Amino acid sequence: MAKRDGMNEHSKDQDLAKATVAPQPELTDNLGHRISDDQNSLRAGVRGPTLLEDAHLREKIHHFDHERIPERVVHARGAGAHGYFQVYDRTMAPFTMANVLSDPSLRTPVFVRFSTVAGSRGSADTARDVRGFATKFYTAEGNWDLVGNNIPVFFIQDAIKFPDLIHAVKPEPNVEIPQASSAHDTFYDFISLTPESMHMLMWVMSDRAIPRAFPMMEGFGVHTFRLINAQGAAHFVKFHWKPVLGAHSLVWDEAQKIAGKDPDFHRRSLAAAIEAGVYPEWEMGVQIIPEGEEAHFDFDILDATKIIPEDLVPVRRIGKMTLNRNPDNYFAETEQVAFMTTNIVPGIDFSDDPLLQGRNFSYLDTQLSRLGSPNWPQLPINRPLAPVSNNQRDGHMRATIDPGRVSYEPNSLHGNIPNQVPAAQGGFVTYPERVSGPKVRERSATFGDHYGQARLFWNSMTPIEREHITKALQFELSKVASREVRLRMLGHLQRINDVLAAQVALELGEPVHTSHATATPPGTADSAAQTAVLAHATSLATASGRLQRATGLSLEEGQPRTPKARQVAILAADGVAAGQVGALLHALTNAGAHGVVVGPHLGSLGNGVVATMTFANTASVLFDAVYVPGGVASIKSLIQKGDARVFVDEAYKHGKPIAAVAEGVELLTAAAIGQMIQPGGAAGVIAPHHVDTTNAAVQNLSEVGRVHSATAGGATGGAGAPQLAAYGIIIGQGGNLPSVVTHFLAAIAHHRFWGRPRLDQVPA
Ligand code: HDE
Repeated sequence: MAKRDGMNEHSKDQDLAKATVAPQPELTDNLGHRISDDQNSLRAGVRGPTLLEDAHLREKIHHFDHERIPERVVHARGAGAHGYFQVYDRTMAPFTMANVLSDPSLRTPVFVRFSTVAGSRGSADTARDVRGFATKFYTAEGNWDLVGNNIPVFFIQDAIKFPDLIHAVKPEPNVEIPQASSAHDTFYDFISLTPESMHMLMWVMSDRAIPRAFPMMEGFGVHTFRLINAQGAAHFVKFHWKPVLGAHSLVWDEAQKIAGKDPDFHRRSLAAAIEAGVYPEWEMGVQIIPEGEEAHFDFDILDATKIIPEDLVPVRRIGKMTLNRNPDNYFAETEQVAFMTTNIVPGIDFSDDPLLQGRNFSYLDTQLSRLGSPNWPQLPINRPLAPVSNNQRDGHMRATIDPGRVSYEPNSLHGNIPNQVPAAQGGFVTYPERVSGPKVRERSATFGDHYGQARLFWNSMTPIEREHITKALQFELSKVASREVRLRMLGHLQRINDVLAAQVALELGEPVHTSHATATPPGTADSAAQTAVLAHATSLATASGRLQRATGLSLEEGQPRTPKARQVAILAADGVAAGQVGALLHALTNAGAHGVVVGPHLGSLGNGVVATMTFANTASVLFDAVYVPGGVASIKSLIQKGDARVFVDEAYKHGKPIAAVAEGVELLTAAAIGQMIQPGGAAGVIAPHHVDTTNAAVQNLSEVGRVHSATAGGATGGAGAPQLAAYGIIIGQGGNLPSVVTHFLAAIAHHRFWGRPRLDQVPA
């Protein structure tokens, strides 16, 4: 196939630069007239009426009045970034003729937009929701859009159900409540009548739906697509994005609080990471299925409510995407970017997934309604790097000037150009799939199992993840006013797992139908009893390739763990021990993490320590870990501050690493968690003579299995190193500071310490 050359990772940046206009010294109107007064409209007399003649006033307000375009019907809230994608080698060449996927010399520019689905443009980033993960590749063969999500399945099997699903989840139309939340009657009314949604519902109730950050989410193309090689042979393919930082999540209490403290949490951290040079990266993965082999599965690969477990078809990692530039203008780029599932290039094609087929209609349609003109592909962010030439003309806001009198084909007056491009020279040719059948409105029987993979997902979760799913369902269904709907949902949960259903029923005050043990729901906190009960609740899975458990679904197993990109709060006041602050900041910077001194006021806290945030303008929930350095005066003042005590209490409750040095320990003991971490307390992590943090058990902190075995069943009581490791609370003297820092970094890499005792007693 003929290849178009001369493009590189910077090509799209250069293209966008042509449309980027920096402010100039002289103020003008939109037609270049220089403006002498932009403060006062033209009046008849200083106190008289404004004159219609004031063209500048009218132009300025006219433009302002029309500054908005309709927000996206779904995925309205989003954030974007530029970057590039490059494959590692030529291993994909036998499967696809798409150069973007098979030529390692190419760095294809990309623009990625992440989003929530249900909320409107001004809603909070941390709502419980699926995240959109849409990537536009500006390839030499034209744009390829992979318009995916951070969850690999969808609620419905057929596009015709999409308006119903979205009407049900959006705010209820009589009162426009609730914003960006599925926890209401209409959503569960629809879901409870739509069994095919049960698998996706389990994902949305899991921690996947409250990601820690966009660069800590997986991405999925969701549908099965086709790859076509140079000989015209096809393979089925599923696309994956695997974050180099690993996939990690918030906890629900935290997500809700962040929605108030910093509703821009995700977009802010994406922009800040890129600004700081901590570039988000994902490896692209593919699952390839030869045509014909799809029939071997006990589910249908055209059914978007099913995954293909990685145990059955491994994910091959074929390349990497790096996001390295923030947009210059949110509206021009992130808001106006227009993704379409129909944007594919030779070497990639569709499957007959009925959801994908419907999407192929929808995305073109929606661009017209949002961007207002069929010329939207000429907008800088949307225009391809590949040359464009055709006989389409005119329309609102046409930007190109098409010379000549010929705008039709065939023609002889202009040599019949632009001319069709044969496949051998790169023209797109649809894969000649053989299709026959009666015209019917009927679902294939192979799409019929709606619970098997919901059970597979449930089985594949660790005990703590099961508890989080249970809590999410307790929360959501407790907000549903209709008892009929709640009971219908319990019926579905019963079919997924009866202990899960029983735990949710308890919270809803309904009778429990299970012969298994149950545990009293502990409110918002994790509870050892509930986790233990759920740990043994496994179901028989169907439509799962005969697996009872699948790899890659749990966020607690097999994810990369690193301190990189983590945010650490350093709690300090005037008189803080500066050396203890400096040592940690230095170690964090070296690890790619970020430390922030939080003080009672901004500015100097003495000895060169500078507070850049205050207890009033930030909160524990916005950080991944908390460090309390010593300093007699500093700790004395922090102990007096309720905000400082709540800071550590919340960090404890949310399973975050906490380190305290010397007098810093006193802040922990003065907080509500003090009763738990002191000798004889439930966690008992503060040993009488302070724990030896050089202990080998502590050094193995980042070994997930070990930490879990130490916490299994919610181990309580007793001081000593294993508990210290399990609970992620690092205590030290000024003398063993390097060791505290090392273990704290290991704890930060581990991220969360589940199983801390008596969380329900922490009043945070
Ligand atoms: Fe979308 N979807 N969708 N969707 N979708 C839109 O297109 C639609 C579906 C996804 O950052 C809209 O430009 C239908 C699945 C993302 O700009 C609209 C169906 C998946 C984005 C639309 C689906 C997605 C959208 C709204 C059922 C995951 C945001 C504005 C057949 C694989 C892209 C727009 C961005 C956006 C329709 C289902 C992902 C209305 C009809 C499944 C990431 O066209």
